[in-house]
Amino acid sequence: MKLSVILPAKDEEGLLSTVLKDITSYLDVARLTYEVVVVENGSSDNTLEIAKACARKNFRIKVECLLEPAYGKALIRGIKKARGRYIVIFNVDFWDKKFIDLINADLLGYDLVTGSKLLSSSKDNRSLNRKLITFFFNLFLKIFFGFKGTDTHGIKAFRRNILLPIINRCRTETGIFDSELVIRSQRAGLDILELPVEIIERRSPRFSNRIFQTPADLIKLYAALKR
Ligand SMILES: Nc1nc2c(ncn2[C@@H]2O[C@H](COP(=O)(O)OP(=O)(O)O)[C@@H](O)[C@H]2O)c(=O)[nH]1
Ligand SMILES: [Mg+2]
Repeated sequence: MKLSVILPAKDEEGLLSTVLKDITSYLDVARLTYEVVVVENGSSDNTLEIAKACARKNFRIKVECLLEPAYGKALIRGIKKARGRYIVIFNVDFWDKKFIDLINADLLGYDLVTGSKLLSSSKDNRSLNRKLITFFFNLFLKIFFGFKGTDTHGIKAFRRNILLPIINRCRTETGIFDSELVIRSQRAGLDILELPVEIIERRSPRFSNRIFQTPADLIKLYAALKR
């Protein structure tokens, strides 16, 4: 199999079936062998049932379910279950077909390609509050962790065999997992490309207490990267 798309999902009953249809329709046209792995955990709505119903209709859709809500844990489970040579991580409220096109172009030779909201040609249509958090969060990563890119959170495409050993070393399991993965990849000397994305929030964010969660996550990241 060429590509596994990982879709973490928590409380996404409003968008999930439409987004799965959109993504699989595009993948069918892109003519590559693929699977879409929905990893659900901690939902208080019908996300899991909807994911399972979609999987019954399309054998290329697979569903994984974990008991506790944890974004990083969900991604790790999805990546470990995935069978594709390439992995693309999308969000239910945000995906971009250019990352699927990149798979047919062998990721332009890179190991990891990330979507950045902070490049000059990116378009970030989220609220000012969200934009400021993203800006200061990434500034912090640069100053304290030596991060050389502009953004760690969100869409990613990579070669599974190259990233797996790095994922096995990751210690965080929350929303900060994305940052640990990218910083560890950078430190391991992988070839990383950032591409601009245009982000339009299709619903309000789910990490509701983000402003309180972010400092705690940064402490977890510091502890994880010190080892
Ligand atoms: N499996 C799982 N998915 C999650 C969790 N929290 C968020 N997600 C998913 O991760 C993606 C990004 O979440 P979102 O709330 O949009 O956060 P944002 O990236 O800050 O905009 C969406 O597909 C969510 O459904 C979680 O605890 N578990
Ligand atoms: Mg979002």
